[in-house]
Amino acid sequence: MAVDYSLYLVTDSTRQILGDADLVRVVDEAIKGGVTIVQYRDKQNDTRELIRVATQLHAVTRRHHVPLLINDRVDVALAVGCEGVHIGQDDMDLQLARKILGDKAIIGVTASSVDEAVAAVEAGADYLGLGTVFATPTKENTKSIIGTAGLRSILTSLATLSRSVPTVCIGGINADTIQRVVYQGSPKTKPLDGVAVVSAIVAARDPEQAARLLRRRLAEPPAFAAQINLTPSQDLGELLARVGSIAQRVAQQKPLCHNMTNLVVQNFAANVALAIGGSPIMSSNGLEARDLASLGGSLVLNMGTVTPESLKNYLLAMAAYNATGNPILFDPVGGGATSIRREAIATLMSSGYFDVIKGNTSEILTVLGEQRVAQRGVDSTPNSGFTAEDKARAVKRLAQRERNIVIMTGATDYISDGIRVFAISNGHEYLGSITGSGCTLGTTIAAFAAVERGDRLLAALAAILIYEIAAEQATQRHDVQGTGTFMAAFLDQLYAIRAQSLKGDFDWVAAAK
Ligand code: 3NM
Ligand code: MG
Repeated sequence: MAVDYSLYLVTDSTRQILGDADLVRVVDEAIKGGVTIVQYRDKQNDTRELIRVATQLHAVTRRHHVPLLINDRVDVALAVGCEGVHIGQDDMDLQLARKILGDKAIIGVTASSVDEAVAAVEAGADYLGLGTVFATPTKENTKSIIGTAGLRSILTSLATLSRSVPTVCIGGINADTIQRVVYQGSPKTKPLDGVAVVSAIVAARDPEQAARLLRRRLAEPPAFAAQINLTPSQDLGELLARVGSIAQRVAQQKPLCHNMTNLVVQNFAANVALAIGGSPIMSSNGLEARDLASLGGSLVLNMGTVTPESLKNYLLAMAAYNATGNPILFDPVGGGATSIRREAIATLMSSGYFDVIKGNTSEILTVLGEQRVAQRGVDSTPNSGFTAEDKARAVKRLAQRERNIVIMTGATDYISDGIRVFAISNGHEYLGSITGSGCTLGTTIAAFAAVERGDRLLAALAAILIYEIAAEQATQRHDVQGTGTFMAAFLDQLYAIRAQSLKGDFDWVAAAK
């Protein structure tokens, strides 16, 4: 009989999670809410008590025609005659468990790496539990936190095996994370068969409602993915023909440009936002983000100096924007420079979804986890020995891994959505000699992403072009003698392009390189 792994409940009998509730009742209600398989996991009680509770649980699960598995304890599974066991890497080995329980038993194995997963499939596991996806207080001594990127990489490897084994993921999955985990962690070639939760159901005041909510979320894409056009145009000419109208929509719709950015750049970013037609608000207070996130605009999260306080604000804002689906652009400023920044990037990347990530070569490589040379400062130091192909490959890989848009800026900018990759060679060296040109490019891209939700790569392409073509036009002016006059002329040209675009005059697009 085929087993339904879609909503997999793992129990916990500790006071911290179960509280005063009765476990048997929690399981009964959870199944009514939509749980499809149950694992009894109890690391504390004596064997007699385990068998007593497991027997009661089995009566409940049988009534609902849902399988019951026992964590680790093959003897308990045998004693109560339930459907199988779940074994970790340090538990009894699979062959021995199989010998004791027989061919009909369901035997699942925990895996946290490609090697462990492949070995378990080859040894004959009936399903795999992959994790720990996110750090969770429910299980503090986990071997490794794999994130959605690790999950995706294990599943991608499993897709190449001749035997296909169902998988669930575990660790920090709850109503807030479930959709993102499935969206980012589950590749098309080997999608997850389910998600496993402990506290999201066991610690809930109403386990039935909690299970129902998880089921509902599981059936829908996350808010940020709901509007994405899954078959966007591959044709550059066709895309360029739409660039002007996106600039026009920014000017017409005046999207909210919420920027959490460093003090040096705030003023310039607000001016750039105004010049392109956006409506800027420079708020670093995460508590305001819920209200701002509901206004239909977008957020720039420009990392700047990371303090425990600013990190808290970023996390609040990220959650707020992810919940509404309005886009967030992440600028991992100076990402490779210090360990504090590298850790902040890891925390942010595991806590939510960024629709767009924009950085220079070192920053993008840091986010990708491939930065070998420490970055010296926040300036755009060229990463020597890195070819155009390397850059194109890096943006594509990161975008594929995160299922978002990635932009690597430089003399040539590389952008990708994980499928398409474009290189843009517009701009001028003055942009590298004024403060905040990278940051305010982020402001521009985020504003464009707010009005073009279907093809976010096209939004980014349009934003980079308007920005860099305005810079080129500014340097051609006779009154521009250097970077100071350039800054003013640059704002003028952004404003001029916006005025033209409002009239439907998109001639500037022809300067795209
Ligand atoms: N096993 P929650 S993580 C039981 O990684 C368990 O193998 C894990 O709890 C693993 O859903 C975990 O409350 C706890 O985050 C998951
Ligand atoms: Mg175990």
